[in-house]
Amino acid sequence: MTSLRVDRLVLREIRLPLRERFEISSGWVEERRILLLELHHPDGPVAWAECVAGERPNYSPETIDTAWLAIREWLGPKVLAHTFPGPDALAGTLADGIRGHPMAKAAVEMGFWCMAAELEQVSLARRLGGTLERVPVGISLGIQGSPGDLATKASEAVVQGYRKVKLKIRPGADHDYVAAAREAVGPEHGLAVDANAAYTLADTEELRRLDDFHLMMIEQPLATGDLVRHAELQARLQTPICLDESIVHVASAEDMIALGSGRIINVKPGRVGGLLAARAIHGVAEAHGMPVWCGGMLESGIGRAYNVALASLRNFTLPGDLSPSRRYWERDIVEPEWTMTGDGFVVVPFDVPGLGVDVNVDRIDDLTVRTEELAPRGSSDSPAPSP
Ligand code: OSB
Ligand code: MG
Repeated sequence: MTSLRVDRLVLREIRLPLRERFEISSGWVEERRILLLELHHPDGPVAWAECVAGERPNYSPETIDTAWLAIREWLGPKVLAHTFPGPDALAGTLADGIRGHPMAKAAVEMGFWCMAAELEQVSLARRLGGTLERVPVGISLGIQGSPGDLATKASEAVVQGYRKVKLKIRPGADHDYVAAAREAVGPEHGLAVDANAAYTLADTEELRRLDDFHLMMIEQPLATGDLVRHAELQARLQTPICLDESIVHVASAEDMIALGSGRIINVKPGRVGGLLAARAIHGVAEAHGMPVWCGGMLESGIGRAYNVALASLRNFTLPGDLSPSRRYWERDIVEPEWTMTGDGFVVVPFDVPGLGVDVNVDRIDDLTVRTEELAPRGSSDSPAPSP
């Protein structure tokens, strides 16, 4: 077997306009600035990966620019021209002496998983141990101008087949919006809300009023570090709490379970430093009978491929934020684009090696606004930015 090794790492920034503005409690985005990584094996194979960090630090402290710096200065040099026994060895190497920067680490680590799958000519989903052939899909709707606008979007989503409709909320744009959406989707349809950490325990009564709408979950109502406070809140709510931002590694998932800080986990590989940790969190949750689902970060089709592969693990039973390419982009950067069946599933491409989709390099070239190539230290001068 060819050894797992990368001798050239190319960072690229592309700009991809969203078809519609996406607003959450802490900010909004109209055009994604996306960091892509190209990992080159000495024998020719290339793996593509995506860093999910946003342009501004409103979801977590990382941004595309901090990730670029971390990969160029610390993470790239640690892995380049180094032979790994397998992709599960990457996370430990990247953690050694480098704190934080989980999204930057995840991009590198995930690229090695894809490279391993390519070298072994198996799909990433199979390489990870996935078994689900199709995964249920939910839509995440940004905060809209009015409850009526949200109701329209929510009913459209139901017609399209989405199995869960998630609404972004914030103080002042919650109860009336949720009421309008519940009315629009009907009493039985899966409905959820995501506050992106916009509330405090002082809002408990306001949040308790949402119990009337029989939501599948309320995602991340309180701040990232608030595991104890989430436990207090969960004890006072009927609606299950799902944690997103708070779950940053396996230990926070264990702590959440021990404390009763919630009943569901949103797993995002970028948030936890990569696929190894994401899979381990999935396993901890499964051992405690807790369902998980795969979250999204408005990824391009490359990042989405990793999420779909992860979501094929057997405890990903709840609908994931795995919307088809058309929901986000006029045109994606992979072929075929990601699609959803009429009954709301994404089909896992088990029979295609690697990502399961082809990367459209010509289109990426057209969209690229910045490139930097990292070669092993010593083999050339310091990394040289291209024009
Ligand atoms: O909290 O899940 C979130 C997008 C950006 C930042 C945070 C979140 C989201 C989403 C989008 O909800 C989900 C998607 O990719 O469709
Ligand atoms: Mg969330």
